[in-house]
Amino acid sequence: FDLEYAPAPESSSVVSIADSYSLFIGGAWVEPRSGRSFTTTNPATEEGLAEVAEADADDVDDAVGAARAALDEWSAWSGRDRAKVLYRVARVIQERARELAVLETIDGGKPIKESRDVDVPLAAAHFFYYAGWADKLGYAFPGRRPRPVGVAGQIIPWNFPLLMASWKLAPALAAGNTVVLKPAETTPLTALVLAEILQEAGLPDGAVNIVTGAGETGAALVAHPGVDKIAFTGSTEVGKHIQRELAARDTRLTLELGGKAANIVFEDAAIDQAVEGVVNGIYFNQGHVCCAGSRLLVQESIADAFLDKLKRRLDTLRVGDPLDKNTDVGAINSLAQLDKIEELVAAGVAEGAEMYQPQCALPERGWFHRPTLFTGVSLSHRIAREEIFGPVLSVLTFRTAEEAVTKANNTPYGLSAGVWTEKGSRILWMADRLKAGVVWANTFNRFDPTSPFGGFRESGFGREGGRHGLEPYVELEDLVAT
Ligand code: TXE
Repeated sequence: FDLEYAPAPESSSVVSIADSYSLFIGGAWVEPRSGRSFTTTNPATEEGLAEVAEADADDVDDAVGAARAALDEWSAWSGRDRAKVLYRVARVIQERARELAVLETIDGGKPIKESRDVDVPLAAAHFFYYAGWADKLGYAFPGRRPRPVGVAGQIIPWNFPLLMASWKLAPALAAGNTVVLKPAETTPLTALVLAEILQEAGLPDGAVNIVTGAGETGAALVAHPGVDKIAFTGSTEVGKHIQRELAARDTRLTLELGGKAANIVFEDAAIDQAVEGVVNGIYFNQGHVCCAGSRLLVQESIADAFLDKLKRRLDTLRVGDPLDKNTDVGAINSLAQLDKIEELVAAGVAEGAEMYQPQCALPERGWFHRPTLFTGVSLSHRIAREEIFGPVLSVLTFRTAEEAVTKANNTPYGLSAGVWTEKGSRILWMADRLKAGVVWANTFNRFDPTSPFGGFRESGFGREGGRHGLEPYVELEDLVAT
C-alpha cells in the first residue's frame, strides 16, 4: 500500500475546504433539522476551518431510518459485489491521499508525515483487507452462516479520525451491515470526504450515513432503538456510560477505551532500537494514542545509560507546524486536551517526580506541548496511573522480569504492552503474563489490518482488525444438515 507522496509544507493550498458542511444522510447532503452548527478549528493556528452541521436526535433518527431502509438492499448484494465497492473505496483513498493527509493534519494537528505515511495508507489497507473477506465470509466462520447484525452506530474519536472511521466501516460493510457514523467534534472533516468517496465508489444510498456533532449526537445514536450494534472508541468514562445505557437492551456493544501501556526494556535489548521504540511509543501523534507506551519500565542495570540516550534523542525531536514534513511532534488536538495534559504534568511535578523537557521553541500560536519525560516516578503518582493522552512519558525501573510484570499490570487498563529483549523465550514468558490485548516485541505502535486489536478490563472489549474484527458485525446461524 505504498503511496507516492511528497507534500510541500504549503500544500494546504491544494486542499479545498468548504465554508460549511452538512450531514450525509440517505446518500444526500442535508441541512440539520436542528439548524445548528459548530466550528472545527485548526489546532496549530487556532483558526476556524469550517462550520459543520450539528445533528440532533431528529437528525439521528433520519440517519438511522436511512440506514434501515438501505439494509435489505446492501445485505442482499453478493459478497463479490460488496467487495468491488470496498476495493474501489481503497483505491480512491489512495488517489485522494494527498488531500486526505493534508485535511487530517489541518483538522487534527498531527504531523503530515504521520497522516501521509500511517493514517491514510492504513485506512486504504483496511478497505483492501475487508474487501477480501466480503465474498469469503463462509470461510471465516466454517459451518455457520454469517448474517449481518443490522444497523451499526459507530462513534469515533479525534486521534485517528480517518483511520478509526475505516477500522469501523470496512468490516461492517463487508459483512453487509449499514452504518450511522459519528465523527469526533474536533475532527469531522475527513469522515465527510470519506462519505464522498464511498458514494463515488458505488455504495448504495443510505448504507453509510454521517452525523456530525458532539457528545449529545453520540448519545442520541446510542439511545436510538433502531440501532442494532454500537461500536465506540473513546474515553473510558463515556464507554462505561454507554455500557450502562445499553445494559437493559439487546443492542450489541464493543468498546475500545483508554490505556496506560508499559514499554518494558530489558538489559539485553538492542538499545538504540529500543530508544527509537520508546520515542515512537509515546511521542507518535503527540501521545494521543490509546495504546501509547506512556510508562517506560527500564531494567535498573541499564537505566542511567538508557535515559541518557533517551534524553539526547528527545532533544532532536522537532516540535511545531504539523504541515512541515520534518515535524515530529505536532499540535495538541484541542485546548481542552492541552489543559488536561498540563494539569497532569503539574501534578507530576507537585508529587515530586523529576521533569525533563527539551528546551525547543514552540510556535507562538496554536496548542503545543513539549515532549516530556518524568523520572523518579512512583506507582502511586497520578502520572503513573492516569491516561494523559499527551507527549508525556513516566519512567519506572525494575530488577527482575517478575517485577516488570507486576508493575506493568499495576493499572486498571489492559490494552497494549511492549517488550524489548533479544531473548525469544522471555518475550513469550512476558506475553503470557502481561494483561494486555496486544503485546509488541521489539517494536511498538505497529498496526496491521490483518491483526486483531483491542483490550480488556478498563480498556474495553471486542476486537477490531483481522478475522476477529468481523465477529461483532455478524450473527452466526448454525447450518444443520437434515
Ligand atoms: O473523549 P470522549 P474526549 C481519552 C483520553 C482523552 C479523554 C477525553 O484520555 O484525554 O478520553 O477525550 C463521543 N454518548 N480518549 O473527551 O468524550 C464524542 O463526541 C455517545 C481515549 O474527546 O469519550 C467523540 O465522538 N458518544 C480514546 C467520542 O465520543 C459520546 C480516544 C470520544 O469522545 C458521548 C479519545 C456520549 N455521552 C479519548 N460523549 C481512545 N480509546 O483512543 C462523547 N461522545
